[in-house]
Amino acid sequence: MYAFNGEAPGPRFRVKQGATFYVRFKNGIDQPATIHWHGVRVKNAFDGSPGVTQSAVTPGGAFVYAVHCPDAGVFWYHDHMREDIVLPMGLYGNIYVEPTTPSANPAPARSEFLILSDLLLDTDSVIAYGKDAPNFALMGRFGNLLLVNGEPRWRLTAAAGDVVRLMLTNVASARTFNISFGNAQMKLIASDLGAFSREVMVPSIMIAPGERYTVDVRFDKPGTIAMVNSVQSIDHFFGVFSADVDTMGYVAVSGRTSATASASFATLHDDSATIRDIARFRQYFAKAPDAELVLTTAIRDLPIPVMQFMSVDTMYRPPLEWSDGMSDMNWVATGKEVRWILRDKKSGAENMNIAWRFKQGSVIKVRIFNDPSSMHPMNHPMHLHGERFLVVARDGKPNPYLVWKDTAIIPVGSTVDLLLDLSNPGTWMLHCHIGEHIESGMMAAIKVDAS
Ligand SMILES: [Cu+2]
Repeated sequence: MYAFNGEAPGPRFRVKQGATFYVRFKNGIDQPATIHWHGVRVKNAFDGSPGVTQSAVTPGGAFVYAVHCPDAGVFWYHDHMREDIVLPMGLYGNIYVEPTTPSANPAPARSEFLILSDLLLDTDSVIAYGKDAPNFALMGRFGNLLLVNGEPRWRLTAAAGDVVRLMLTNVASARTFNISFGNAQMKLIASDLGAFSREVMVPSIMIAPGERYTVDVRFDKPGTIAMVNSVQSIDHFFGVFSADVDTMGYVAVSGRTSATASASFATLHDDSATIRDIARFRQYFAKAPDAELVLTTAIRDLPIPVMQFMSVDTMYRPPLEWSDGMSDMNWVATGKEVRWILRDKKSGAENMNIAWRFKQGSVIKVRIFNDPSSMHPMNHPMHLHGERFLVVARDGKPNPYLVWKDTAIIPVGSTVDLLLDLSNPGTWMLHCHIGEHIESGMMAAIKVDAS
C-alpha cells in the first residue's frame, strides 16, 4: 500500500472552523503526486490540481499547503494524480472541521469516522494497475474486498439504547455504497459542507465516491448487528437484478444500560443556520440554466466481441452501477480506448476545452444530463473543487433535502440541476470522481474571476 506518514488511511486532521493549518508535503512514493483538500474552500494555489493550480510534486520533491477551512463539516484529502491507483492504494484521510457556533440540535455523546473503500485482489496480491493509462476504464475498478478505515472487519461496541453519530466518507475509486445496520434506525444529519436544512429518517445511506454523510444510528437491542452494503447486481445482457449483500463489520451491542441514550433521537430537527444560509439562494432555484453539460463517452479499438456486445441495443442500462457485472470487458478497456466526456451542450467543447468563465459572487445554475444512449452509460459522481453547490432539482422535480455539497451523483438518464455559489476566485476543476474516469479525460476547469 501507499500511506501518509506510514498510515492508511492517513492521519485525521481536526481543526476549528475558520482555522488555517499548514502541511509540509514530501513526496516519498514512486510517482508524481499532489494533495487535494476535497470539499475545503481553500485558496486556489493550495487546491492541489495538477497542471491547473500547481505542477505535480515529483518523487523526492516537496510542497507546503496552507489549508484554510471556512466551512464546518467532514472533508477529506487525497493524492490527485493517477487516482485509479492512489485511491485504492491508501492515499486518503479525513479532515474534521468543528463548527465555531455549535448547532442548537443536540449531538450524541459518541461519534465515529468511517472511511469506506475497496480493493481488488487475486489470491495473493493486488490486481495490477495500468502503467500509462488506467485499466477497468469502463465502469472503474470495483474491489472484491470492502474496507472500513482500511480494515476488512470493522468493529464497534455499544450499549443498548446508544445513539452513535457516524461520519461516512466514500473514498472508493468507483463503488457507490448503500449502508445499513440491521434494523437499527438511522437519522440523516449532514453531508459534504454541513447540516441538512432538516433531519430525515432513512432506511439506508447511499454514498457515491467522494461524498460524505453524517448519520445518527440508534442501537436499541442487545446483540450483534452487521454493517452491510446492500445493493442490486445486474446481468447486463438479460437485465436481471439480484440482491447482493456484503458484511463490512459488526456492532456488538451489550445489555448494559446506555449512559448516553439520546432522548431527542426521534425528533427531526431543523437546522436554522443552514435554512438561513440557503434562504439567500432561493430566488435562483427556478432560473433557467446558465450552462449545460452532457455526460457521455467515446470508445474505439476494443476487441470486436466487446464492441459487438456493447452495441446490442437491448443491453440493459441501469441508472446506477452497484458492482462490476461485466468485469472481463471492463478490465480489458483502458484509458487508451475509452474516453469519458463532459460536453458543453451550447458550444460542443469537451473536457479541458470547456472554457466557462464566471465572476466571483455569481450564482450559476448548471444542468447536467447523463446521456443513456452513449456507448457505455454509467452513473458519475461529479465533484467541483473550491466552491459549494446545492442540488436544487432532479429530473425537473425540486429536491426537498437541501444541504451544501461538493459532490453529487448523476444517475444514467437523469438530469440534475446544481446551483453553484461561486464565492472563491480561481480556476477550479469540475470532474467525475471515479478514478478511472478522471484519468480517462472526464474533467473540465471553471474560471472564477475575482470581483
Ligand atoms: Cu464517471
